[in-house]
Amino acid sequence: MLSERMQKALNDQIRIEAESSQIYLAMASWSEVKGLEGIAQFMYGQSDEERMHMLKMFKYVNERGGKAEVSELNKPADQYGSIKEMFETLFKHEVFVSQSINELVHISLEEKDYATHNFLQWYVAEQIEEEAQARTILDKINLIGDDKGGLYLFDNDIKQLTVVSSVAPGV
Ligand code: OFO
Repeated sequence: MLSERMQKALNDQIRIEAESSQIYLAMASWSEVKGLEGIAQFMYGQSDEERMHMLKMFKYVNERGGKAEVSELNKPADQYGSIKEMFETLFKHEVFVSQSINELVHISLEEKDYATHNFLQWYVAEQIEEEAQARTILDKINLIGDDKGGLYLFDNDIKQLTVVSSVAPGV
């Protein structure tokens, strides 16, 4: 059974995961309208992944005798000054999510909820992967700079990065 405090913290995280999905969906639209097909495909994939993160936690809360909440979501930014700015936003957002997961892990230990602690390890590993991926992409974008040909190749390359590796079992 989840404690009240643990349940609230998990529901807060469910909202953050849902908002992450919306943020990346807005990025997909911005890119698609600009003709950046590969980047749009990548962002649609990221958005789906975040929904899966949300659902995995949602089901866990109910499984443990809690009640998963569907919260109101903030409207994400839908304009970016540049591709670089958009990926910087993505990276900063992932760092924020990692901090939030760390806080959840901390609460699970304080609540002596070892089942939730164990459940959260998947998210800890996932965040390492997502931060590393965002950093790699930013490095590439910095290398490309204003080179249009480089950008064209990058838009093509990023299709390969559309992550399938982290699809959680049982969702
Ligand atoms: Fe849910 O991993 Fe990104 O935010």
